[in-house]
Amino acid sequence: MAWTMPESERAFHEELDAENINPLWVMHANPPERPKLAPYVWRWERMRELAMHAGDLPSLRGQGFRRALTMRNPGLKNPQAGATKTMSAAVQIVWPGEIAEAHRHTAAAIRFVIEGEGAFTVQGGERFRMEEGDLTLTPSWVWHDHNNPQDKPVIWLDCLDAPMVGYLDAMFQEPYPEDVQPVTKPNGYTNAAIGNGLMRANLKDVVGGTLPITYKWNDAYGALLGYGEEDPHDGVVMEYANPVTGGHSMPTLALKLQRLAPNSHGEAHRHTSSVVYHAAKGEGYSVIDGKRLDWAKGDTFVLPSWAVHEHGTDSSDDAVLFSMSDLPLVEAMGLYREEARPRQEVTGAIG
Ligand code: GTQ
Ligand code: FE2
Repeated sequence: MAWTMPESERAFHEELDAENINPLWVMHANPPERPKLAPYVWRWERMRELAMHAGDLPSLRGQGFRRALTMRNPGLKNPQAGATKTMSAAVQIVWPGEIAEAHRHTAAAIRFVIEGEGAFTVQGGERFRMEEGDLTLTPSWVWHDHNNPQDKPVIWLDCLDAPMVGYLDAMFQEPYPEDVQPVTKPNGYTNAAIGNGLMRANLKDVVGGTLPITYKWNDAYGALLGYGEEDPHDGVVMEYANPVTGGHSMPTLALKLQRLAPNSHGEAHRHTSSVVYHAAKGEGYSVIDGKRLDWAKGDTFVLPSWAVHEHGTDSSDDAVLFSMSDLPLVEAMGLYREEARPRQEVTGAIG
């Protein structure tokens, strides 16, 4: 099928245009250009340097701001873009002695600690103390404030479903009336109420099927070591389970941890979920659409939907990737597809 507009129909087409109507045959003849998500890496060495600078900016001192550096995907050509079309990611530094004021929003968030220990997030009246490698969930609409009473900065990775929530015009946000919310529950209360995911108390205040909980690094990494069965693509991979539903970590985000064995190289595939990866341990590489991306602990990188990819490590030590994807959304829409591919020839590098 090919279509070109005859001069005799021009007046009709101009009428349509003037009335904000796009005829489908014209759109097919001139398909709109969609900005394409780029595979991209934000290196830890540089992000740490920038975060330390941001942590000490005089203009922010004592103001209760979040000192977060948001990663913008350069492929999206939008100054407000997130790391992917559906997810935002940021490196946040909580400076010693500082608080980030309490607020809540409909966007769901997670924090994965990159460096430091002893800062805590108060969520739903409970303190969640965080150490390196720990993951904390901040479900939609739960009050949260951050606090670092230690003498060293704590730096973590934030990830939110904010671009998706914004796209749906469902973003609501409000400040708490005080700087911080009162602590009304003992430390460890919510995690204790889900007894290692095997036993469950009668939970009354579960918001949207997600609890504010912490997954300790030793438990998550230990689970990979304990299970040990290799996926052809992802090494030993497990999802941070939602202990209430048994399903994805959060309604909009799937959070996974994968262990690549020393000197291993996985098979290639592609799928319709986009992923933000964060190197949690060791060093390795990913080949994305034929380009090699070498990564090391602390680096954060983006895998676009439907990009062919394979992971490996040349190290004699294991490597661990933490990842966040929009898989639950894609599945909910019935749009998930996955395809095994042959190993790729490397024709260039990313970053
Ligand atoms: O720490 O509450 O990176 O509300 C973006 C939005 C962090 C937070 C971000 C947020 C937060
Ligand atoms: Fe927040």
